[in-house]
Amino acid sequence: MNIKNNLILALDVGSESEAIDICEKVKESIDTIKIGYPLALAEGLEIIKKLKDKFGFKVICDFKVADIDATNEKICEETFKAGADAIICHGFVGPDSVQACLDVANKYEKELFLLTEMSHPGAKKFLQPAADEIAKMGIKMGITNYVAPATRLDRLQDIRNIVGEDAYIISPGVGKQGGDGKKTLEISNAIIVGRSIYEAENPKEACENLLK
Ligand code: 3DU
Repeated sequence: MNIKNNLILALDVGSESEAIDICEKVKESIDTIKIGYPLALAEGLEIIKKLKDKFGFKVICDFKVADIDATNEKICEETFKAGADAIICHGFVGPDSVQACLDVANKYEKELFLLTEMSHPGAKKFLQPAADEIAKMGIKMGITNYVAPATRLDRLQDIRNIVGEDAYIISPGVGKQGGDGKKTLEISNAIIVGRSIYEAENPKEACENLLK
């Protein structure tokens, strides 16, 4: 995926009007947004097409898909039908569940991101011990896109070492969660930033400062 300024906006706001307001303010710096449950549950999946049509953005749906294969397939179908360019799935559910997501992404000629280790402190308890194996599974399955944490650069590097330089890694955790954008981009291909932009008094300036 080609992401302008290697910066993805995590648009976790609660309404279409807030979403449009933020997008208007940052549209010069950003061409890719990540939509998760907050906005999708508030406004429905139609919000994907609305924002794509209005701003020409690429939309990554962060639905952290983590069910059995049959259900994952249905979730991915609905998401790509609604216009998503990519979907994020969890890896801890194992290869059959992930393969179902990959098959649907391939069918729509869209992209799948495999979530390895999350960025919050609680991820150390269950997910971190499994993350290297999740990344190895992804490589074995031919997955080229990964999500790995900006909050633990040593772990981000470990995951980079496993998936290799050709893999595309996007990293949440910059700003509010404590991660440093510049250092993260020495390892990752793009950073995901939410609250530091959309909660800022001046989101446009917040974006520009990040890019500096
Ligand atoms: O902390 P921020 O407000 O910059 O938002 C980070 C976004 O990335 C947010 O949508 C969150 O749900 C998502 N995310 C993580 O923060 C950590 C992960 O491991 C995966 C996704």
